[in-house]
Amino acid sequence: WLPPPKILLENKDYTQEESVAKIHSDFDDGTGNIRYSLEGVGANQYPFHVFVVDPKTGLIRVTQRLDRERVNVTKVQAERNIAIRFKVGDENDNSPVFGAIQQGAVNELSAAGTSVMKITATDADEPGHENSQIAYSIIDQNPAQDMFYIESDGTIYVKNTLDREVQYEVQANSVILTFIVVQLVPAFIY
Ligand SMILES: [Ca+2]
Ligand SMILES: [Ca+2]
Ligand SMILES: [Ca+2]
Repeated sequence: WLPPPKILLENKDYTQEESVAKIHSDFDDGTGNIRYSLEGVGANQYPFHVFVVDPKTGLIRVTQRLDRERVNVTKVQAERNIAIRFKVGDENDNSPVFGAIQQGAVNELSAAGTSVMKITATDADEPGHENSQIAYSIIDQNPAQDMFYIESDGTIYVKNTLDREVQYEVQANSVILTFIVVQLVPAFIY
């Protein structure tokens, strides 16, 4: 049986707090006979010394603001049988970023529904959480004919079969699309 992890929020300043948790050995007789030290991610593993313990009292402090994208869950262990788990609660502090965007191409007179290309973006916040959910939309098409649409997975399709006359004037393959990825929940910018 493991006790539930203690939740700490990322970006919150706990550094001024005397402790965020305390470990205690049953063999501690209060005379300093037990020396506490920590092992685990964020303690003696990278990133180092985010969690530190007072060797005599067992009080655990954090030395910096936590970043969930660096330390998500950690189990810091003082002795073989004493472990405290911390889970860092997510904040929406990452914006979506595009992967490499390749040039899309579509044949002349392609039917509506023909897929042109797929764009992908990622968001470093907690997977499966709304903080990392993204939605794609086309905010501008140049030339301005309503020729393409984008699905929620980032795939772009032909919306209206391209007119041959338009084709003469404008190369379909050089249509410039401007994309935007929006976050569905408000973001914190630090
Ligand atoms: Ca973060
Ligand atoms: Ca985000
Ligand atoms: Ca985050």
